[in-house]
Amino acid sequence: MSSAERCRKSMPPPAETMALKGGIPIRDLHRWVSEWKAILQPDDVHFCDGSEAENERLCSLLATQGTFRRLNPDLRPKSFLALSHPADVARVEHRTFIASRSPDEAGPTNNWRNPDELKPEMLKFYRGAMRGRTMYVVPFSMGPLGSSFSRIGVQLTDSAYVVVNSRIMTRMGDDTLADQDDTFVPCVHSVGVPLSNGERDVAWPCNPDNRYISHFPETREIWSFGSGYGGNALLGKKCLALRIASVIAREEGWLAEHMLILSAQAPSGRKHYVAAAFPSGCGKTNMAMMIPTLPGWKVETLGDDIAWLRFGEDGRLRAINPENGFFGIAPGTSEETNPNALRSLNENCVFTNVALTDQGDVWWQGLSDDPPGGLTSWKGEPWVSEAEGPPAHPNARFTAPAAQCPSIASEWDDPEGVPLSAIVFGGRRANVGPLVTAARDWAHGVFMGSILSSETTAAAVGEVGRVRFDPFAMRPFCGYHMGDYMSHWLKMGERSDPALLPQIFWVNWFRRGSGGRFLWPGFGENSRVLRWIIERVEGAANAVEAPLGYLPAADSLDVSGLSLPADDLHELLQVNTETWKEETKLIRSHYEAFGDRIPERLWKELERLERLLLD
Ligand code: SAT
Ligand code: MN
Repeated sequence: MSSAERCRKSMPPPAETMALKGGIPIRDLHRWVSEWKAILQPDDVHFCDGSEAENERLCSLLATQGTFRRLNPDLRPKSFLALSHPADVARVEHRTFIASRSPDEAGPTNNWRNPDELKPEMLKFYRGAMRGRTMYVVPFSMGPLGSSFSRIGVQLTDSAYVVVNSRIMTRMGDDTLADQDDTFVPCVHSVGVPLSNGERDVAWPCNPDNRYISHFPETREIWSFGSGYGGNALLGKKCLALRIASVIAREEGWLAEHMLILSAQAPSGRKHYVAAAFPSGCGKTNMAMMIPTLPGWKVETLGDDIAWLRFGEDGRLRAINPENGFFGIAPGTSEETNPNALRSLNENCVFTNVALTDQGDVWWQGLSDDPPGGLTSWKGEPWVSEAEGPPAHPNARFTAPAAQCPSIASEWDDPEGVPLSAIVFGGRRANVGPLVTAARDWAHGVFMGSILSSETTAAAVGEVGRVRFDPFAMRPFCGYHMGDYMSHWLKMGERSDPALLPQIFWVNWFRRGSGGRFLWPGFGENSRVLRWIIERVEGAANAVEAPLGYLPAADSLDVSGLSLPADDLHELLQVNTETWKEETKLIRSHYEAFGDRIPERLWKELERLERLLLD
């Protein structure tokens, strides 16, 4: 039975389910699709079932259209390369909108639009936007099917590339619509390039002059137009699982976070789960798949980008990864930095904006020391030298099924989630911040999250390397007022016994010394920091109190076997009072931007830090 037929046969859901979950009842799916069909005017409508056969058909279609290039099946079976339009290579934060009733709801970190204006404005673009194209109806689940954590979405899209990627990144298929009592988050996406009769399509259709990534939190709607790339177009990811989910989470008392999830097992056999928030392009995927250099330690992967956290009946904060795959940054991924990611890419993958070798395989900066001869760049041109720019775009991505990762934890898709022992916040700061600091308590940890800052990366369009405050690494992804989000974090800490809450830490792998070199080796050596974190949770690691929190005592961070100069270690493990006095001035103005929405408790934490820095 097709999903459409199933819809027609369904029973209406109880009203309270709808009110709680929001969105549209699944029984109304067909009506919603018809309404949009009338607006978008596609030539065809295809309900995706998520099957392997359907996927193969779409990949062949994309190859025929020139969007996909089939990679050499001997080297990279069932894998494809797509090269985007050069103006459609990353998230577009300046064209990302939160359209809530009042600007106050969206807050200063979001671009607010009045929904009553934005909708008519976008409808003008949507009208007839799918002419000459097929409209795919893509049902998906964020989170394991049947888990109480999970949410259903249905995306309409005219991009087969988006369908193929969504099948890797989400649980996609008509089995997600089986529970007719459930609701779905309606997601509408068009690349914004209608085709007139007989007009030939381009390899990467997009409409860069008219991009909109719009969210309507009150009605749980997502409308995207003009981009085919990543978080702009795979609407289950940042749009649903973070921006819309953060709003739902506030109402329902849970957290939707930009976090990886890993498990760390000590030589004793004890296992702990850790979630860690870093901005895009700061190494979440590498950390999630880390191979510890410390003997006897084992790390397994549960997620690399998004975590949904809620309290279990036992009072512990439990996490699931709502995604089904990894949309990771390719450049810099290598045998040295992330062998588990490389192994995940052996087959069944989509690569976007990497370079092509003359063997029909992929290449990117860092994969080998020197670029092989005969490369074709992400711009589709022969690559001869750096003069043409890098062979792969700095935000080039791989889309890989999570289950293919050699370090994937067997419990990664447990519908109950895993109980967290620690939450880590990290940014990319060359000059500020010790390697690791433990918060005094939950509220102090929330303070640490709220003052997270980072140098911007190529994951979003704009200047790279500019320092900005990125609270909880959620600045581009929080669907409501950031000050209210901070209050919500504080309130979450009051919902359970403090002894059961995960402990909160702050890390910075990216400190630089003279000549710009990194002070800390990073990657697998981060297991040393992870070990300190776990031992701290277990009450075993020694710490010294500093203005910022607890730092590892001189002998408590295991640096055995590392050729780390004593001066560097000293630099990494201290809070430079002068630098931090300057930083607190910036934190003050960061807070002031949120007006009276910064909770009193966080102002108190800031005042305490200022006072401690004077002592
Ligand atoms: O393009 S995405 O938003 O999906 C990736 C990222 O920026 O984290
Ligand atoms: Mn991300």
